[in-house]
Amino acid sequence: MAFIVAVATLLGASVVAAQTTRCPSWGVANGQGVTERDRAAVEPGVFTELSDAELRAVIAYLGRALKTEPALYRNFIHGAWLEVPPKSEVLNYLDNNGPKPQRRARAIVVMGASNPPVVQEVLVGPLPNPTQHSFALINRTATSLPFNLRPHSGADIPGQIYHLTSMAAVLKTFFREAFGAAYGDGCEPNCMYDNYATVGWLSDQIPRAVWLWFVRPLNTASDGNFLHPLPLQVAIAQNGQNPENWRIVKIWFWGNWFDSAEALAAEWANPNSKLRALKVKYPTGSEMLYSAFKQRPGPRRGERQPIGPIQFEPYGRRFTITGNKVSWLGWEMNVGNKPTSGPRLWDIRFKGDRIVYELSMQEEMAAYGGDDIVQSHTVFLDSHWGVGASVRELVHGVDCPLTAAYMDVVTLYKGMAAPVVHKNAICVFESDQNVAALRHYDYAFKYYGAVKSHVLTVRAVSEVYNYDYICDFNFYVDGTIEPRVQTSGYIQAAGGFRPYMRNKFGYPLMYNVSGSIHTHLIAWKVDMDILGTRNSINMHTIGLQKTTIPGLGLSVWNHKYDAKICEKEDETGIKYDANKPQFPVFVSENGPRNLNKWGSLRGYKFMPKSVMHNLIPEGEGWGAGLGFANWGFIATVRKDNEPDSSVIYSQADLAHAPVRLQTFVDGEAARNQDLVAWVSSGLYHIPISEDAPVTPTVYNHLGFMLVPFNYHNENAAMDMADRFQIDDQAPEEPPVQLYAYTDQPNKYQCIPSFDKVTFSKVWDAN
Ligand SMILES: [Cu+2]
Repeated sequence: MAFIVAVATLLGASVVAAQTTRCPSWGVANGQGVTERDRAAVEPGVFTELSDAELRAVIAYLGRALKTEPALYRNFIHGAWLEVPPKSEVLNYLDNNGPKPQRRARAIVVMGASNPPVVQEVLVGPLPNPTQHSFALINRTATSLPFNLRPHSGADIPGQIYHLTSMAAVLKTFFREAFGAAYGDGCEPNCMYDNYATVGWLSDQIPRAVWLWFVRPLNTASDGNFLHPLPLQVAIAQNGQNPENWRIVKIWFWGNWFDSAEALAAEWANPNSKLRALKVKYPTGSEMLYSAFKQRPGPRRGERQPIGPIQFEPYGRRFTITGNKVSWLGWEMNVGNKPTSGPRLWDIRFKGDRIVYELSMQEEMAAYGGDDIVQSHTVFLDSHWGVGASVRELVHGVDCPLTAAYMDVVTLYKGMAAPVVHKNAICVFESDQNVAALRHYDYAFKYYGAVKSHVLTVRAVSEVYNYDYICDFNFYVDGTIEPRVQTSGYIQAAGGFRPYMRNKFGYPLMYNVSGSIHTHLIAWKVDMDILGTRNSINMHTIGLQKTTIPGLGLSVWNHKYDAKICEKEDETGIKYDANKPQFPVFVSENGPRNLNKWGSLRGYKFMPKSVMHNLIPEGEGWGAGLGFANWGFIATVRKDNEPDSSVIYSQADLAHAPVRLQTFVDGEAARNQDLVAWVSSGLYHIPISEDAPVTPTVYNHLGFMLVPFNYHNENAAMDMADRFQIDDQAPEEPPVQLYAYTDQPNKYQCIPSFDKVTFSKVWDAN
């Protein structure tokens, strides 16, 4: 009865009886939006991600060509996605009726059968029936990387389990006495289990290691394993391809370090050991709920009215989706998703003009602090762990409003044998911002004017292990674009809380369990094309000057800005400094349409939203691999061999990262060039008890805005139909829509007809 609730909310229940007609509806495939099957029936555009059938063709082709087999000593495919053709070919096709570029896939192949084993990327084409492949550049010069930089995948897991099982055999008594649990075969009924945190380089002798932590036994009454860590962690050196040659190099138990399972077992066997005073206290009864979404004891707020206001579309949907192309009130964009770094949009146009060629998420970093192995030595690059491969089915009415339409996503990643179809993993919806975009009440001249603010959102939610990234691209009626990420999901908790940590690393959420201080940082690529590809950065630096009115004596500081075109890439970079506010504006210095009616350069301004600074020193140790975090904004000349500011392989060796944004910035002339902006936005997260069960989206926002800046002669929203003017001279105003909901129920009201979108309960396999 959702529609009754909606109508009642807007109108009051008394007029519900007057409703007779349903609101117009729009939809395909019975409201499920664009399914994988619908999409396969449409000729793919240059930006259309690979279909299930195309990915299967790539797997089959590479299976024959490279003799693939899922093992570390064989060649195997880690993942594959659409290789968007070179920009020059795409623009020639889109803008000049040139030939349609060949459709190809890029695949990550772990070449374990090579001598020495390496990691490579191959281009496979033409799709849908590939006949050839070639090894591709991974950065500007390399077509292969050392084996220790391989992405973590299912091929690593048997070796991990082998060593943990060997360790468990030695520590059986310790596990039983310290945790009341066992690990591996015969562990029932109190099985503890392991989670891997990350992989990394430790030394020349240990070029790759994986660190893991243990989780206490859970039963069905207690969801949320991430909040139940035991104070036990392990680092396993992963030297070479044969897991029998790997070894446990460090064990951490509640602040104590051991070089082997035998050393810990021997210490525990000593009846006078100080370790024996360390007692894990498990939650009991309703305390078990702390990591779950289950109902709490006690009254529920809003019990009698458990559903709040709901929006509906009285004239039906105002956006359309064709293939992967979304259109809405003058906006057009192509929606995609890369299994590594996540959602990506292409050829974003407003009122017919291309504004952005590529707007893509590049990296999702989380850098932790603590005094154990996992907290102290983890900087996650979540592209490695598959932000795009972890987009999940969205829940209609919760993740996206009841007016949303959905798109399926298909990914191949983490060494999966077959593509994964993520049903309804991207949603598209329009919403009322419940604030006027423009408004004024004029008491002196007796009028009111306003334009309502509506926004179109393209949303995907990525659940990367414990964390949830809600990735939005918002488009406003005035031409503004807003990429935004909100974070939720479980924090990475630390087992083995000690009181001093309250003042240093994180507060407890439960007995023995605390959160860990960390920095989130998201990096985006923005390939702006303002009135063509040749753009410059007009940097606006805000400052003050002393001004005196002649003859009046008083001297005051007043505001000014210095607008200056940046000559070189380096000048465009912004490292946030509250005492030197700067706003870069993309402009076109040449061309027939580059000035607005008032003679100003038409442009788009970059506006940061979450201003912070990555504290890990640039270029020092792991900082070398975090170049994407060095600037809040920097523009460089676009190059096909500088496609991304980060790469998944950096995870395994940040200090020797194969892609570093700082190397793109080399003093090159940046005026009248095809420019790309590399943007980062972050937040510091000190976990607290309110992070249980999960981190709230309420205040955890990251992002930026791209704002029209003298691009139009006046505000671009003034042509919207839901513009309102009320004054005494114009009785025909405002337009009927303003009162449609309340004044003439029979004529303008309708019963919302929301699509029935069901949740499949087909849980993703990985
Ligand atoms: Cu966080």
